Amino acid sequence: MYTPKPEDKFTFGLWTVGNRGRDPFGAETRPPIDPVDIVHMLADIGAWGVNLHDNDLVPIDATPSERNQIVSRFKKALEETGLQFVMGTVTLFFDPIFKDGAFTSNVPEIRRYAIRKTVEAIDLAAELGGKIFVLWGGREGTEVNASKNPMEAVKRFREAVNYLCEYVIDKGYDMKFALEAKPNEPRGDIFFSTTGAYLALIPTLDHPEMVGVNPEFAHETMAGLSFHHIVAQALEMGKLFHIDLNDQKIGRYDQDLRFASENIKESFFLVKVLEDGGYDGPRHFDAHAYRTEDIEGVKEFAKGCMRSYLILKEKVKQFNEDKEIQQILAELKVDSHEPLLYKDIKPDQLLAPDFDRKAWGAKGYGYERLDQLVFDLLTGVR
Ligand code: GLT
Ligand code: MN
Ligand code: MN
Repeated sequence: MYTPKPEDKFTFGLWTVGNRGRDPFGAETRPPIDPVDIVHMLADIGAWGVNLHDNDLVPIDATPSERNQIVSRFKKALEETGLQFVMGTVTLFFDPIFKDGAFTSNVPEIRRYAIRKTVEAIDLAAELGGKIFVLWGGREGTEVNASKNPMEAVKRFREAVNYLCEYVIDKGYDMKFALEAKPNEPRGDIFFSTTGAYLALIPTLDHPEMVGVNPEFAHETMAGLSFHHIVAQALEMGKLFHIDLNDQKIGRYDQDLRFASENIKESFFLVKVLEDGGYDGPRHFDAHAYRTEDIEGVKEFAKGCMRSYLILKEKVKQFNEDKEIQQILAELKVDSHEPLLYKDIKPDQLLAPDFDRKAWGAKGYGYERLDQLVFDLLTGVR
């Protein structure tokens, strides 16, 4: 019942299961894994697809012939296993050249190098059959506020995304961009700190139809926000092109915990938004195993992400079929929408003659009971 199937569209990045447990205070605790072995491992545990950064697969200094050899070996692993290649992205944060930003760097040569590197990563993603390209501007930000003009940063970032859209159109690639926000880490403050900031940027782009968002549970939670609310908004706007699922304690560094390991209730409502809201894109687990784990622990971590998603999906079904809960929701008119158009209803027609403000203010909503029912359901008591 909780066995992943291809239609669940579960994916992992090479950097997620390949994470070696390094942190700012300690070295790697796990050996590197060959990307080809990661492909086999993901296929074995029932994932549908794999994602990568350019440099997860091809080292930054690889020659063209080394690159082609690495890529063809990787393609062979995909063919052998039937694992899909789903999303590509670009590392614009690791190499020292990006220490003060990539698309928003003050140095025009660095901005151009960042775009050139991204173009090559797009070519790689297209060659592997990917249709989604994520842009996470990890180094686009500041510690020293005097060093950047934040309005110019918006202009530079917009120009970069416009350039990349033109490139994709010019090449005839079937590819869309998904912008991923994060409030801080590795910079003191990162531009476009939340998904809402990107949703506001997109309509100002030259090709807004080619650009959506890639919200991450951990990143919105670091900012203290409700993840499922922003996911719902992106989905409603037709802009949820991709999603990074993981978990996080509020206000901490980016923990990238196993999906649903920390916030069961928020994860439940997230799965509900995705499933009931008709999201049909990949479910990417952008998380990693605890630093204490060896390779067996990494597999348990990855299987756990998928299992927890499927358990919560089952709980959503139970919620939607629960007579008592559904009756309460119907009485509350949770899903009903009564259109209100100015042309049909003028302000003096808005209120019924017997409208009673005080009575509405005094009425109890019964949310205590409703929330307890959700708790009972999630803990298996119901
Ligand atoms: C990095 C980051 C993730 C992003 C990846 C895509 S890189 O691991 O922490 O949230 O999704 O660039
Ligand atoms: Mn992410
Ligand atoms: Mn993260």
